[in-house]
Amino acid sequence: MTAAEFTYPDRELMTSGHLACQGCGAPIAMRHVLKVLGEDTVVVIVASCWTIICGPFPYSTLRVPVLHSAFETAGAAASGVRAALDMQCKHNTTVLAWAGDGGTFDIGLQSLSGAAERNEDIIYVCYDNEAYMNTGIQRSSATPEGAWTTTTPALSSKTTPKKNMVQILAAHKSPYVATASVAYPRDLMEKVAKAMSYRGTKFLHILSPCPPGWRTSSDESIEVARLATETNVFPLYEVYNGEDYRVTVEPRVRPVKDYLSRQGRFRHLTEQEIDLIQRRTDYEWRRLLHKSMMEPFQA
Ligand SMILES: Cc1ncc(C[n+]2csc(CCOP(=O)(O)OP(=O)(O)O)c2C)c(N)n1
Ligand code: SF4
Repeated sequence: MTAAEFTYPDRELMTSGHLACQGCGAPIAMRHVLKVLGEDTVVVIVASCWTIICGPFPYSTLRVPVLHSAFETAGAAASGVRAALDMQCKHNTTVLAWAGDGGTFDIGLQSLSGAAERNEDIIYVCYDNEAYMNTGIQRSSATPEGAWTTTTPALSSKTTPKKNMVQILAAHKSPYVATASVAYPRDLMEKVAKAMSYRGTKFLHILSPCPPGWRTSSDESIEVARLATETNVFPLYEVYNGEDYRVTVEPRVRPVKDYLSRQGRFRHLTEQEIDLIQRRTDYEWRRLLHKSMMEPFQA
């Protein structure tokens, strides 16, 4: 599908009255994803802020069936739902696995890897707010270098860089893997539409701001998410079959300081630490560009 072929769907499968904090990126991510996927979707949500956002049984903010499951099980539970639907010949029903970064990068990695290795026909979305927000802002392996969390306080903030989940999924040779951001809804929705067009395990990594965790005000979320891409901290790209890398949004390159200085979670950083983050960001961007210029393997 080309960008010109994509049309913005009018339908809304998420109702008002959800239980997220003001300015949360997570409901925005779900709203856009479901707009594209449509009614014939089953959503598997694992323990995270989204367990709360969806609402307590018998209420739900989603107009599609939802299976709430345990923290570490998004890949396994979605595989089970896929198998059950296939037994009923409902091969065209989309199974959407939905988990936070803790549920994906950390505790759910094994079941996600299993699903990806078997190439289960599911779409897996990680909405990434860069910490365990639901239980009080603890660091995850998606927390960026230098960020404050309650388990990485300012005096001993996180020393290791963010784990690269896209590369981990690309190493599984998954048919379609992409990053997306709530600040670029059209790019995000085009990627969901592309994911729908492939059989097998598709993985979307969506940057999703969290005002209490990022120490931002609730009206800044989209602007801050956009800065993550404009500074190359969170580039928007896709990987086909683990080999064919394509950057989808050319950034207006700005210094990482523009992104970091907007968030209280980075307020304690020294100039030296910011310089290290800048150099690492530049290096990762160059690596991504190199990959995007390589010809994919031809069998
Ligand atoms: C096995 C297990 N350990 C811990 C918990 C408690 N718990 C529920 S949600 C959560 C954090 C989820 O973090 P993340 O996946 O990043 O999603 P977010 O809350 O940030 O949306 C934790 C630790 C749990 N439900 N199950
Ligand atoms: S704590 Fe953060 S991620 Fe969770 S609902 Fe509130 S804003 Fe969203």
